[in-house]
Formats: sequence, structure tokens, C-alpha cells
Amino acid sequence: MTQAAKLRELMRRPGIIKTVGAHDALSAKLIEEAGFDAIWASGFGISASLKCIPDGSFLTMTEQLEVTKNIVEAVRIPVIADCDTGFGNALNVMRTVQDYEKAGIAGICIEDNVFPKRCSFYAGVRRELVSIDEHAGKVRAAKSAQASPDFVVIARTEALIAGWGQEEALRRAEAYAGAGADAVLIHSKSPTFDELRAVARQWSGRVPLVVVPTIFGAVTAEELERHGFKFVIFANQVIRTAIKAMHDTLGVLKRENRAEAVSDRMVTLQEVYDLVGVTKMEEDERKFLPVGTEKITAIIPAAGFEKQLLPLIQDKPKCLLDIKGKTILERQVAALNEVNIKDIAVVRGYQKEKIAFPNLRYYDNDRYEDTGELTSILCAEQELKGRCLLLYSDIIFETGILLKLLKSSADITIVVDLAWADQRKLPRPHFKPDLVLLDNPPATGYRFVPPDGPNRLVKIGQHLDPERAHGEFIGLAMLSERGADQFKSAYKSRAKDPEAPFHEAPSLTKASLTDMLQDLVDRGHDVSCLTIYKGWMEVDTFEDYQQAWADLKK
Ligand code: SPV
Ligand code: MG
Repeated sequence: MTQAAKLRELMRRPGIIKTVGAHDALSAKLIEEAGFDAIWASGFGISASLKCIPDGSFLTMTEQLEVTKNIVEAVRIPVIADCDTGFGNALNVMRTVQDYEKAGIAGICIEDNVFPKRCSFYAGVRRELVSIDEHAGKVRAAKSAQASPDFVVIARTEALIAGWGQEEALRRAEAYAGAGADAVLIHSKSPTFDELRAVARQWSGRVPLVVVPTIFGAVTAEELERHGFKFVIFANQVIRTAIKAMHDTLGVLKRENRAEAVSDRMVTLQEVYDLVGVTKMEEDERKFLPVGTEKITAIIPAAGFEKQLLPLIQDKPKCLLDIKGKTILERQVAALNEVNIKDIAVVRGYQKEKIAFPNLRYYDNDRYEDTGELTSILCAEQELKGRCLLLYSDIIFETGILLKLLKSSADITIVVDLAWADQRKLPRPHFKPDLVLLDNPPATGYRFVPPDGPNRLVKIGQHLDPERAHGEFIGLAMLSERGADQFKSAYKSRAKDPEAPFHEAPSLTKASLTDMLQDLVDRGHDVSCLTIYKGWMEVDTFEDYQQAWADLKK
């Protein structure tokens, strides 16, 4: 159904058509969302917002049409365009109709002011009207130029505004209706509705009446309807209230000099996102852009204090241990940046003030001594949305592992090193790996090709039988948007009883990421395992640190 057909439908339906003036696409969208029937693309509003100039025929037709097109594209309700005097004589009106109709505008309104028009309410300006014949000619020209019979032409008379009296106003309205206008607008600047009430009483009823109650603002739409009006146009209240809001905000900002001072006057960023359709954009990105190119946030829990690393970490957290001129954290950030991950959140705790690299976002777990790494991760809960990586702060890894991980389309993916099968033969003191049982383990033996297809996590934890474990979780995991939701909602449901034992941990508060992963598996979520063979190391002990120094390049 065309917009013009929709407007015709509204004209056939009982009830007054509630129309509100917009000056751009955003205001039009708000008008639609508020539940009004139609939009008035206001010449007054467009002149003010587009160029900050008076409503006096200073905009070209092209300028006014461009804005009106933006309005049409932003909404689904019909748009009536204020075309002032029609941008010239009857022949110019014909081109106006053709261009406006082609742009999907439902109807136009043309007024009998002399070109260049002046806004009806400017007090000290010259005001002249064209002859009845001339304006009736414009109306006939408009009607002859429209392609579809649905396109609506409203003829407006400024006779009352010019002080030419009710009789002249009615004579003109009748003449314009006779020339084919689909509705007539008799504009008034009287402070009360009395003048228009009297005019409406005498109206022949040949075509519907349109009213713009700007000055006589006390009258309600229902009253107007009772007095025979079919359209009410609240033409400039939106832009005027917007100006007031901007003005007031600027006053407060100027006085207070901080953004927060105007917080209670603003909509949230989310409300702006909703208005302009950011959610759809995100959906489209997921649908149409190749996997792995979207924005990914990395969360690095780096709050903990591990006394086995004293005195190495006497004066700094573990992630700041230097290995040949670069700290572990710097190496991690470089690896993440290499695969274009620039959104990095670090959760600090022990010696938190020491971690202060620019371009990272920081969250603090000040209870790091009494809590586990799961609690640290949840300190950055607001980052757990969209795709995100979880990365232990003490591992160093080849970038190739990250590239493989980013290709995973599973909701939850963890990286599992199959070298464990060899490693378990090398007992080390204080070594507590996060062991993993897979549902599709590789054949054991000297050589193997990792199994194709999904490899789901069955069990994870430090208490697994080392002889039976198939691999080791390296401390790197990725969540999709859905995975992040599953993760958060599983955590929330456990958080009702945070001190109850939680898998291998004495409580949720003290739990590790692995406890949460096991919980997700137990709840029936798939945790996909990306298997690798070596290519990473962790710094958990003094020996690890020595080995890192020996192995890593500057
Ligand atoms: C407009 O909005 O530009 C109008 C209506 O023409 S009014 O300003 O009230 O005259
Ligand atoms: Mg106007």
C-alpha cells in the first residue's frame, strides 16, 4: 500500500487524523513511535533545523524535499509535506507534485501567500496573498500533475492571518475545494479557537477541514473533531520543546562543567541505539559479515596473588613479570592487537595500581585474596556481551592459536592442548593443570591428526585422573553473544547461594573459570574444545619463569 493510499484510508476512517510536525528523520521517528497518525514535514521546522534561518522561502525546493525524503524513509506512517507557496507559479507546482509524489510523500499543502512567503506568525513583515484565481490555478495544476489518484493536495488560505476576514477565508476555501483540493486548511493566529469555530460552522463541508492550533493551543483534538475538522496538525511543538531542552542542557553544562550534571535530562545511549536501529545492524553483521571480523572484547583476569611466585612478584602482579624486556601482559596485548582485538579489559587486584597501560579498560577485584578468578571475570560483567575472549593473565601463546579460535562459530569454545598425553609422564611439584576429558579424543600414539569436527568438553578440572585426561585447558576461551548470555545466566542462578560448594571449589565466590565451564556442561550447554598441540606456556612457578626466559625471543 502506498503512503498516499494509507492517508486516504485515514481520511475515510472515522476520527480526526492526528498529525505532528517533524523537522528531520529523528523527530519523525519519535512522532511515529508516540503513536500519531501522520507526519507534517514542517517548513518552519526544516528552515530552523537545517540552516537556522527564518521560514520565509529561503530554502530551495531541493533542500526541503531532501529533508522530507529522509523523513519518509524513517517512518511507515504517511507524510504530508508543507510546500509553502509550491515553489513558484502553477507550473512550478506541477513539478513540485511530481517530485514529491515520486519520493513517496503522501500529500502536499500549498498556501495562497505571495512568493516569497513569510511564516504566518511573523508580526512585522509584509503580508500579501495571491488572487483566488491564481491559487485555484495552482491547485488545478497540482491535481493534474499527480500520477496516482490517492496523492492528497491540501490547499491553505492565509486570509485570516492577513486580516481579510472570515468571509474571504471561506470564499477562498470554497474556491480551492472547487479547483480539486482534497482538503482545505484555513489558518488562524487568533489567540482562541472562537474564530475558527465560527468559520467551521459556516463551512460547506465540500472537502475535509485541516487545522493548525499553534496560537489557540488550548483546544483539544477531540473538540476540533467535534467541530468538523478532519486533520489536526501540531506543527511546531516538537522543535520548540527540543530547542528548550537543548538550551536548558547547555545552561547547566556551562555552569557545572561536567557531563554528569545533565544526566537526568538525557535519554540513555541505549535509547538512541534503539531509535536508530543498532540492534538490527548488529544482527546484520552477524548474518552477512564473515565470522571473525566482528568486534571482540578480551577479558583478562589478573587480580590474583600466588605466593609460590614470591619474591618474583614482591613488587608487582604476575602479569607484569618481565620476560626479555616485555611483560606478559604486553605480550598478550600485542598478540591480541595482531588479530585486531583492541578492546581489552583487565581485572586488577593485587598491586592494582601497578597495571596502568593506556588503551586498556580496567576493573578492580579488591577482594582478590578471598575470591577466585570467576569472581574477577564477573567484575568485568559489563564486558561479557557480544563476542568475548577470556584469557588467563599468565599465559603466552602463538598468535596462530588465536586465529584458529576466532574461526570457531560455537557459543563457547575453549582451547585444549593435547600435548598433555606426553606431559603427564613428567611429574612436577606444585603442578596443578586444568585437565580435560573430550567426547572425541584423538588416537593415542606418537603421531596423530587431531579429530575433525566438533570436540565437546565432557569434564574439566584439577581433580581429574591425570592418566585418563585427554588434554589441558590452556586458559583461553571464547564466548559468542549467546555463549556470554549462557555464561552470565548460569552464574546468576548460582549466585543465589554464593557460598555453597561449586564443583571443585568450596564456593562460587572462590571458583575458577573451569568450575563455571563444568557447570555449563552439566546444564546441557555445549562447550566446544579447540585442540592444539603445544605452542603456549604459562608462568605459574619460578621454573616456568626461568623456562620462559630461556625460550622466548626479545
Ligand atoms: C509550518 O510548520 O511550517 C507551518 C505551520 O506552516 S505554522 O508554522 O504553524 O504556520
Ligand atoms: Mg509552513
